[in-house]
Amino acid sequence: QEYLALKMEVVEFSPAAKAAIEGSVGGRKVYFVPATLRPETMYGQTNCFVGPNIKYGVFAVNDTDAYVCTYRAARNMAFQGIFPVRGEIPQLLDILGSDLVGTKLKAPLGVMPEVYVLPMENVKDTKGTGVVTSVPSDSPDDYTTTCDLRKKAEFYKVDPKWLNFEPISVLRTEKYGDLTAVAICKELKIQSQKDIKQLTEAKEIAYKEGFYNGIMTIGDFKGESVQDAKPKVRAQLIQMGLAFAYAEPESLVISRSA
Ligand code: ZZB
Repeated sequence: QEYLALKMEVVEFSPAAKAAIEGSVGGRKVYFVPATLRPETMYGQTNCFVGPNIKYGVFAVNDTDAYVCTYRAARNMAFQGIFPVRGEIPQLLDILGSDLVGTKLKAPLGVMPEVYVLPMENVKDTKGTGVVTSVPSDSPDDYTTTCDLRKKAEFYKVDPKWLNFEPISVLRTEKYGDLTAVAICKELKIQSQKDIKQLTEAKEIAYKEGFYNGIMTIGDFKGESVQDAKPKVRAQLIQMGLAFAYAEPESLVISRSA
């Protein structure tokens, strides 16, 4: 599986993350690095998700940069030329997802230039980097989770001001209009992030509709098909230094969940 890892630079750490990280990163810029298959949707990022119970690490890329992701992802990166020494995992520290919530990040290409880190129950520590960038317009999981967090902000320990946004249209399809995920969640009557079965089906539909029938409504490739725009946005992000390729041996993921 070939993902794009987006570089979301930390603007301001949450108080808990600040306490844990201060003094351990040696003045490096710290980036959250969500793995995505949908680079063309990056205009519509509204937040970033971490699993509150997942253990993350901060890893030194070089003297100036560090990445936040799972240890598992860092180990994969160590064999892809992302860290300086092949096979060596340059971990600076450990931190729990719940301590990262409330951190403010830059969102490359985003209509919202800065977004917050929020908790999502369904983040898997066995896939991607364990960090997910959120696009509620086109991802049913993201739309549903942001609705849950708004309804029960206190329970989820989030500040309502971190959720001060609406889904942002990035593409249009004839069947579902400007906000594909919102329309599909309504059609399948999805109530919460606990509706795992319907969410899996919704994700499948949203992927297919967007990819085969989507037309971009924003950005440099506005008016082009999603199929045409996807590799162009991907190349642009890499060329601007805002993302890098991250691959995952698929067989490992399958054997783990089997
Ligand atoms: C932005 C985005 C916008 C995404 C969208 C999807 C959609 P897949 O196909 O199962 O590999 N993701 C990445 N890592 C994780 C994780 N560890 N746990 C949970 N979700 C994760 O799924 C890849 C997609 O799932 C990634 O692409 C990421 O969200 C999320 F409009 O990034 B995506 C219809 C989906 N739309």
